[in-house]
Amino acid sequence: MEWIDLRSDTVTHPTPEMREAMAHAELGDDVYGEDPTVNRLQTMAADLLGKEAALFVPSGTMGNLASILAHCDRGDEVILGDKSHTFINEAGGIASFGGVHPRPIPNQTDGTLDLEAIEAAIRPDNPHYPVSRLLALENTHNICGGVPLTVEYTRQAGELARRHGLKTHLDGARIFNASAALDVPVSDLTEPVDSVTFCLSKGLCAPVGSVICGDKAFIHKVYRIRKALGGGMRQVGVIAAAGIVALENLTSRMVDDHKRARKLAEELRKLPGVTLLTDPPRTNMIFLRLETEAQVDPYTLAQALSEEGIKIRPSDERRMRLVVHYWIDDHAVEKIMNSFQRVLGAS
Ligand code: TLP
Repeated sequence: MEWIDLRSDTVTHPTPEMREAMAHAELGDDVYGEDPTVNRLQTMAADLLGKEAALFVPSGTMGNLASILAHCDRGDEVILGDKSHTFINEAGGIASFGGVHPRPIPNQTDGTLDLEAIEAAIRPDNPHYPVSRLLALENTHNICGGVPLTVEYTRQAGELARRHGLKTHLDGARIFNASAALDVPVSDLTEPVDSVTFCLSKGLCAPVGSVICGDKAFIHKVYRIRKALGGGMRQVGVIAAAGIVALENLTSRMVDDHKRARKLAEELRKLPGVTLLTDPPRTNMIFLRLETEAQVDPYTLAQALSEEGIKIRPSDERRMRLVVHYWIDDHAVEKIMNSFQRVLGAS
């Protein structure tokens, strides 16, 4: 059976063009900085995001961890959202590996952190407190509904941090979705921050990999940290080659995923007991709740859909997230709709 997998955009497989590029990639030892394919990817990424330099890392999680460790010493504090991926979904790595103290403040429904709340969380110089060193943002914001943070907001937050002597790191795992949704160049969204991590292996379809971008001194520091974390990957041009195809050809197609997510959401909204939590979806993620009048809970729904070749992952006993990506075409959208209608008793 060919699965339709809505659990995440992390499930995307490389495109045929990527497989071709991977098979013929020119290679070298990247720990010596000698892999021409990796070097090309890093130069492309830095140029695209408007930063001096870039570093290829195995995952978004390592990208955020290495960046935060580069900005902060042990005992320093990072201000971040209480629904951020780094705070919730990165196994507490910044604390366990870096001794970095997380200072979560509430994410607002639009994924932002209230500017006054950021300012209030910045510690005065007092030996009782950790030193506030870093502000961390996320764009698009995953748990808040895949919502994009605007250029204006990012500028304001970055300026506020700078005024208080803090650096800003952006978890831009899906920054190309944000750029497409807001119709702004990706570099406008990254200009206000000191460092940014973006993922090649989500909507951009590469099988593995993320890239950290920042100034040369920062990337030099991150290079050593990546080695310490075991992220030096040798002849890794075989996967960087897919990243090059992604940056050359796939960034502009995020709008297709967003359109399909909206189309799917429009139909799902009509089903009995379905409430969309971000309505309409802003990017490629649909968050929905099954109310008590729905005939099934998300776990039963997931089981029934899997029998029809569709994978979903419930978030809890009421809610779920559906993620549209490269391998969900118009035909799949139709099939998903029909299956939802059948299981939820609408037809
Ligand atoms: N997110 C995954 C899960 O870990 C939840 C997903 O399915 O959405 N930042 C953000 C905003 C992310 O959503 C993710 C992955 C990461 C970082 C981590 O990327 P990887 O999986 O490459 O470590």
